[in-house]
Amino acid sequence: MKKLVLSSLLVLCIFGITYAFAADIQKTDSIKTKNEKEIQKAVPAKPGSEVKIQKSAPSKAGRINKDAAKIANAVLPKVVYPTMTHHLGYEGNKFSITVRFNTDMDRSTVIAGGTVRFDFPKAANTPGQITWISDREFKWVQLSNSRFNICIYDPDCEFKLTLTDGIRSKEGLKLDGDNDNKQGGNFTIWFIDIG
Ligand SMILES: [Ca+2]
Repeated sequence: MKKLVLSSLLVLCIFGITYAFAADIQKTDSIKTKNEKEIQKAVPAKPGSEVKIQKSAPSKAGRINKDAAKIANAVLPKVVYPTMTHHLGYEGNKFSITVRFNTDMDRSTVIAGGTVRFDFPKAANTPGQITWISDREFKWVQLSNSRFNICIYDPDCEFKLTLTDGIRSKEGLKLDGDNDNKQGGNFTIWFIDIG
């Protein structure tokens, strides 16, 4: 009987100790988690400033990417007409030359006597008037009354058109006049008016 009481007491004791230990472990655990929570609370305060930087940075990068995409998608402006020495025309006794591009152009960059230059045997950089047919096509007509005023026929008259790369597309790309598939480079062509 004594033995039974003792052993039950021992069992109770073991239970009691185990329970006490368990409670203690739980306590320290809760303190731990509490501390961790406090640490976690304290940490996000700092990344707050990083969040701000991240907010401004992607918008900048986004703009750059947008610009890059715009340029990447933009058509490199080229001259598609004239391409041959006989691609010239007349309006009465005057020369009338049509110029056509592959894309819409910034009209303000196309200037007679400036970015559009005609050199005739009798008149370098001959004065002319530009009339737009569309955003990618214009005609240049000489100002003087007759082509005989500016041409010398021996027996043919040769003259040169220069379109400088000051000419830009509506998208802002320089004329690829030398046709190397890179922005810039003047376009030149010689015409022959058969005498
Ligand atoms: Ca070029």
